[in-house]
Amino acid sequence: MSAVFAQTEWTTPPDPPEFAAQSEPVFVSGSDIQEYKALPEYHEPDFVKAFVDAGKLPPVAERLPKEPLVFKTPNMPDGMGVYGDTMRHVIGGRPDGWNYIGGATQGWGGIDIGMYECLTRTGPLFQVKADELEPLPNLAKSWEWSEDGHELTMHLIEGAKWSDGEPFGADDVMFYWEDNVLDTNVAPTGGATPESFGEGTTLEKIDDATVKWTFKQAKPTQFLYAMAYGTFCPGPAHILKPQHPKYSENNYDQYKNAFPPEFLNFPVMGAWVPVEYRPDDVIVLRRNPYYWKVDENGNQLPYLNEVSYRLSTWADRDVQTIAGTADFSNLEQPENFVESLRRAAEETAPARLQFGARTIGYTLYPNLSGNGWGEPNELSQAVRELNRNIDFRKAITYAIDRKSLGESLVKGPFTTPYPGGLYAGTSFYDKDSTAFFGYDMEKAKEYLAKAGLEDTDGNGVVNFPSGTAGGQDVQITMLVNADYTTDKSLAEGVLAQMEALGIRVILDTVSGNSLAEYQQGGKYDWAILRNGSDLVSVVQGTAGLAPVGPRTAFSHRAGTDGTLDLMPFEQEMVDTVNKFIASADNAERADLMKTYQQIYTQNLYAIGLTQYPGALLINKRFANIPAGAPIFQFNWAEDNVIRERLYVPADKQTTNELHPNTLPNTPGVGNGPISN
Ligand code: BQZ
Repeated sequence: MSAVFAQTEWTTPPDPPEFAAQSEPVFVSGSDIQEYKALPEYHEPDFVKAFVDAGKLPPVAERLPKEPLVFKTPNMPDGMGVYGDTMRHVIGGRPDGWNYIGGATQGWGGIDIGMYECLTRTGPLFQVKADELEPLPNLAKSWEWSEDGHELTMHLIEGAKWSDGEPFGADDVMFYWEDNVLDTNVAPTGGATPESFGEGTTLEKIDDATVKWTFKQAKPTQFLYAMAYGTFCPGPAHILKPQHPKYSENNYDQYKNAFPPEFLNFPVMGAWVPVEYRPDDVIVLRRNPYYWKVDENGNQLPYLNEVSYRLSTWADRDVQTIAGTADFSNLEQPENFVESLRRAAEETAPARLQFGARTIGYTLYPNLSGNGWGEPNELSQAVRELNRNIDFRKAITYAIDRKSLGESLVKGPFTTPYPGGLYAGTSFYDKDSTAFFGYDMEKAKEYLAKAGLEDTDGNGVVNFPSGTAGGQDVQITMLVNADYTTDKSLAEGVLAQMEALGIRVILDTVSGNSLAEYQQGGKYDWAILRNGSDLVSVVQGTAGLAPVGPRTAFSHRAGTDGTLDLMPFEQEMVDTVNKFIASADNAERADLMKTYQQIYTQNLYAIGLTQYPGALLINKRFANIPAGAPIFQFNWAEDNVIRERLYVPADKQTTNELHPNTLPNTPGVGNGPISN
């Protein structure tokens, strides 16, 4: 790969303005956080004990697995907690069902994270020492590699139950793998594809509590991250399998939508179970009486009896948390930064605000498929060809004034120009490997001409050459998430800057649940996206870093013939990412990511816009919030803070529970919670 500085086209990125994270994690070993062991005795909230005494529930010891997961007290910032109270969330999403592995979404904002547990866990890894970084055990409580490293035997928690009392085991894991991941008619919500776990990988059941992976690569520890949230969180086979097209008359859409939001008490392995849903109003979840985690005194978790989700907007989440009518927010939209900081600084402020590192970033993704992904019409196909032309991508990037885009969101030391690729300030980032094309409209117009585009009809918008799309104006449809002010502000900014260049951009502003279909279906020429964890952590969502499979990368998926028409630099990115996945050598992995960054940013695989920090907003009555918890790194804060061990000291508890002293009922449409 050519040296970075021989040329004059790019420089290294400008250094981000000083912005110290407001609290640093206390770095520990993974084994300092939790372990699995049987305890001499177990306890539960008094109101749950009353259900047992009334014969409506088996004793707590029978509801727990042989060896529950035990959270270690020294890692709990405020020690062991007490039962009671609720956490009130506000979200901008809307649920379309509970069948997460079948492709339904629950509205985001931590609903799925609180309901579905996965084989491993990575959210809390922000506090784990870098040289000891490895996913935490979760539903898989331990594992061992074969001598040659091609086989990984995983031991599941034994004797655990779903929230309806049915046994959890290898059959749930195998149903997810065989009939949801390997069955490409299903698009699991977490985005898992067979390639997420390596080409040719197999998984088999050994016994009810043991499964065995077989990999082509030797000891690909990387895949342990893909076994965490969102890509390996098995669903309740006992209730889902009968609805799957392989075992019923249903088609795949009927399977995805087999459990609408009105179907309550859907069985989960998570800490809370949905017991009430009022459209466009609220979702309420009550504690799972079979939850398989405890503290060192054997108190069954969670400490919080309830979590609720007000169905509103993402911006309202910040406003309500700052006002104290909600309890939790990821302050991720810069438009709300200044007001939130001002209010949170007041003595009487109900919520505390804690900024983290710059892990929120936005990118403009040109759709790079030239062979039919998203069934483009003639104009869109012509735009795809342009997107695949480096001169055109250079014209676009030179015309983007990232500094003014950032400042249009919020003034001050928050945003920094983001060239694309891995984020400044993250562990695999290397400044000298990062090409930055600074704003230069003159150069932009030069490259536009070099791409063969001229304004032949003099209306201020360049035209395709005659013979291409009828020589019409270059008009680009840009997909934008309607649920976030930030996404829309950035889109408006890009539209104006492209107009100055002579490119007409049409915004296609789409809301949450249908947005995913447009994104995954390739139904866009360009898309503005808030990036996932892959570009922050590299180890989480690694398969998304390049089109290593037909459905892994965001902006280039297989065309109508099922193949990927990769450009040479994309093939180099794929090879580099696959080498990274197969390597267990830290120095080699760091070098591979330098190469990845060079290829990505020099070839403008996608066009970065802005990067900024987010802040955790939490009501001050909650205890056990880990220091330095980022709103986003390996996962969102709803996972990072380990909500199942958050608690409210007795003297601060409120009467905000919507269904006090109730537990989940039997699964079914309209079945509200039950009281004793
Ligand atoms: C956090 C997160 C928890 C999804 C979602 C939402 C979906 C995307 C993304 C974030 C929301 C909140 O993000 O913005 O702060 O609570 O839920 O899951 O944007 O539309 O598909 O990837 O995580």
